[in-house]
Order: sequence, then structure tokens, then C-alpha cells
Amino acid sequence: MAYKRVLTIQDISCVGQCSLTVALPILSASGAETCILPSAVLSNHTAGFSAFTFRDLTDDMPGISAQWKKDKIVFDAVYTGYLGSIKQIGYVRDIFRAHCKGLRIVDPAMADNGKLYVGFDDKYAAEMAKLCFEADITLPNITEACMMTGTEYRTQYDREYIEKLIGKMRDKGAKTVVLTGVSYREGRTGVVVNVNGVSTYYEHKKIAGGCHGTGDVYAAAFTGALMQGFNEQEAARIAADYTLLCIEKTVDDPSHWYGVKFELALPEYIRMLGL
Ligand code: PXL
Repeated sequence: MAYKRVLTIQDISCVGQCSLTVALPILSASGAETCILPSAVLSNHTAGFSAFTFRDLTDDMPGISAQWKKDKIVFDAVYTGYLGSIKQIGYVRDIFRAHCKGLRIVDPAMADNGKLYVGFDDKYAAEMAKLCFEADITLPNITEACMMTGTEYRTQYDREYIEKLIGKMRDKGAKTVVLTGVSYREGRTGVVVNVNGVSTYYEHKKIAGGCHGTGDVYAAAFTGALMQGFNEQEAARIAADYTLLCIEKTVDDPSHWYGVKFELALPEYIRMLGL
């Protein structure tokens, strides 16, 4: 079995089942050594609680990287999620250069349902777009892809709209694009994986309602599957099947509105990876 070392850079939301509290256990379950660089510490995520505390860790990043350089620490992949500031995006670039000997995977983690998350503005979105275009793999949802390309966000669309969206991302330099939450018909949703300009679509059941944090679950499960040697299309399918299971284990509990019970489906994820 491959033993890969991955670094993930995203916030710690102490409560709320997103970002690092999701990525670390999922990546560890995939069999990868998982190193972390917290971008910020929040009391909880920014979507739905009464308020949140936020400690920005941007200024800690150069010192951490400088120390790693002394010990020649490098990673097989660096995967980024929610970042705290524009300055941090610059430091992530430096970390890619200094510490990544393999894949640079960027989940923009900045918007959904046509809107930026609380705390982000257009300047942040533009800078995050640049980071996505520089990465080897980026995993936007449709909202994020629209923001990155100046495209009108739609809830009703066809294959032509989606292909144009991905085409615009590629024109701006994007390499592999994994576009999540693409639904062409009632009751179904899926993911479009575009590698070298060729798209494949994996469609699965859509569960009404939608849960918070599923983008983070998806990106972590996708990265873990890649680390196990699955190709992009296979990793996209495994991550979709796992995320769907997480949602199924959550939706019948209305008190669990802030995230998904991803822990309950980890045994299935491990089985999907053949471990
Ligand atoms: O799931 C993305 C995410 C990550 N981290 C924080 C968030 C969100 C989405 O709202 O608020 C702090």
C-alpha cells in the first residue's frame, strides 16, 4: 500500500464538522500521513451559528514554513481549503513552491448557492481564483466557478452552460477541474471531472435539503483516494459515493443542521479504497 504524506491547509472550526476537523480524520482514514497547517481558529463555522470568534493565523505561516525548510520537509500533495485572508493566499503559493513535490489541490471554499461566505469580498474571490488557476487540481462548486470566470450564476442550466464554464476556467489556466453539485435532472446530481480538456460526468442520487460542510468532506475524500493511487475520475466517484452516504446518515436528524455525520461512514470509505 502506498504511504503518502499530505499537507492540508485550512481553518480549525472548533465546532461544526468542516475544514480541518473533517479533512484530518478523512485523510488519515485514507491511509495517508496527514500534516496540517491551520489557517485560523474559529469557535464554529460562519454559516448558521449566532456568531463566531476568529483568530487569524496568517502571521504564523512564514515561520512554520521557515522551520520546515531547515528540516527539508516536503509533501506528496498539498491540499488547501478555507483560507483566512488574501495575504494567506500568497503564503500558500510560497508553501506550494517550497514544500510540494507533487499535486497542488485547491478547493476555493469561498461561496455556495450564488453567494460568498460571510467575511469574504470580491477582492478575496479574485485572489482565490488565481490560486485555483495555478493549481494542478481545483474543486469548485458552480457558484465558485461562476465567480472565478465572471459568469452569471444559474440554478437551471444545461450541459452547454457547464462545458462553457469549465472552458472559461481552462482559458484562465485551470488544469484539472472537478466541478461539484452539477444536476441535469430532478432528483439527481453529480460531478464533472475535466482532465486535459475532456469531461466525464458521474451522476448519483440527490438528497433534498443539502447539508453544510459536504464540500470539505468531498475534497478530503477525493484527495485521500488520489493518494491511494486512484485516478481523478475514480477518486471523484469514490468521494461522491462517500459524501452521499454521509448525507444519508444525517438528513433524518434535524438537530444536526451544522454538518454531516461523516464519521459513521468512514468504514465504508475505507472499504471503497480497498484498504
Ligand atoms: O465548509 C466551508 C467552511 C470552512 N470553514 C469555515 C466556514 C465554512 C463555510 O461556511 O465558515 C470557517
